Amino acid sequence: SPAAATATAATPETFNFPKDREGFAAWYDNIMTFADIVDRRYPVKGMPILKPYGYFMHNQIMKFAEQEWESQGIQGAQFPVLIPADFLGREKEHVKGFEKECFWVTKGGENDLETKCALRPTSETAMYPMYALWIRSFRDLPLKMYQTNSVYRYETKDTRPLIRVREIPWNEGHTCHATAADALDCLEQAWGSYTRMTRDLLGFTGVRIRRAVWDKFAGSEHTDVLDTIMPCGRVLQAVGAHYLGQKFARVFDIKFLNKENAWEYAYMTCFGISTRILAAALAIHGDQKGLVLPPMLAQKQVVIVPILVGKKTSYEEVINKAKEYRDVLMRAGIRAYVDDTPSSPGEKFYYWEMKGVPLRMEVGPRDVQNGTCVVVRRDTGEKSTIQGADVAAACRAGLDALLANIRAKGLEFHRTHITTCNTVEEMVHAIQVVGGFARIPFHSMGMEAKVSDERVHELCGGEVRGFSPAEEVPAPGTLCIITGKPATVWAYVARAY
Ligand code: PR8
Repeated sequence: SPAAATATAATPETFNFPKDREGFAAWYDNIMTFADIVDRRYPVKGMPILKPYGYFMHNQIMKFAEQEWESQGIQGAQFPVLIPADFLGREKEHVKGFEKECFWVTKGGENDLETKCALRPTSETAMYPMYALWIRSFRDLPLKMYQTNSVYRYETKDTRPLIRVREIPWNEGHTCHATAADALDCLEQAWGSYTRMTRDLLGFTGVRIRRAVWDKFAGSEHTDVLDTIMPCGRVLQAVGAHYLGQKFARVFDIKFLNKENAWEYAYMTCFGISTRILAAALAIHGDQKGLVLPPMLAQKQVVIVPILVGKKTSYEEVINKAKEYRDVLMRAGIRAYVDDTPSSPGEKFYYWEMKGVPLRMEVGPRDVQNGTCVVVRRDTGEKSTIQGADVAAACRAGLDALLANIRAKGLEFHRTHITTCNTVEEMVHAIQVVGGFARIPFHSMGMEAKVSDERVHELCGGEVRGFSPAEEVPAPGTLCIITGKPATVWAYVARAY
């Protein structure tokens, strides 16, 4: 919004936005600016600046992904941002899906380029012509690479920081295998990494959904996503992992001599995450006072506030004690920071609460005398007095307890926003009143069900997001609540970002 775009970081005391269904949009808009995550004033639509506080968090997520990939033999590489139109156009479904979303480069200085190029909207068509040159035999497989970079999509829907941008900071993996089973297994391993990241470290989840045929990634055999329920009740596709089969291999001629000495096309996968992972983590755990950060995302995990009142101990002694605790924490691998700026303790408390710092430590003159300090949890406000010798262990335990608590709340929010519905009325109620997913008996995920998806939209404002292949199908005799035909799947319906 124009107001948000011109807002500057206001005083932290004024951050007071309810994060309920109605309030969420304003909460999100404001926390982006107040917490200094992005600056939207750059004058190109969909290209906000990721400021250091936000960049640190995004980068933590990217680094975790990279570690996971390295441990699975997926290697980092860097491919060009420009993709010749001809490459982009090889796979017909792919180009159909992306050409309207591309930024096109046609000139270098005053000269027309020999070939018009797209800024990569995703890197399949930059990487796969090269894969074709590198793969000759089954010995060259699997070939697995990732990139941490930005892709560019001319999004026409409303843009929103981290959630829908036109320059998308992300991490993408692209793999080639000798068999379909191997490719599918690689996708399962990637899901393992995404689950460790989202559920274990960031404390949120979603439904792993297979998209309907009309909604899959352009050029894939099938698409699995993690659709995460946001506080407003809409869902956000936070992960996309696609089985490409041999479709791209055929058009880019990625083939290998198999063990029987016959040419065969490679079986391929790709998977990716963006700043949406960060958006979901911030949205799900924040509260009326601001952010509540999972420890992994916190640039400052413990902020130490020296309380400089009374005359029992000198200023110097309190500050020195605070710095001593900071050093102990840093040596224990905890990111600690002493806020010795001239603001009042109260101002500092509000400010760091708004910034989502997991633990606050207070050190006052009495603490110096007693050899203690006070530690306060951001998520519960719980205070405990700690012996100086125990600060590292106590803060470690506090960070773990905070993560366990916000994770439990995050998973509970998810669980309570999936409603199984047996009538249209129940579906309308689930979408419009409860929020999240309505799970409905549905007749098909094939092309013939596209009209039923449109009907769902007319009825409740939501859309069919897909189905969960891991789930049992509806009992025999169950009817689709949209068409009255026999139900073959449980469809997940939601309003989406
Ligand atoms: C692929 N190819 O491209 P995907 N702003 C922020 N995040 C976004 C945006 C956007 N405008 N668009 C998509 N994402 C495959 C896999 C290489 C990697 C996020 O897949 O189109 C979404 O979370 O699904 C999406 O699931 C993810 O990027 C990957 O994009």
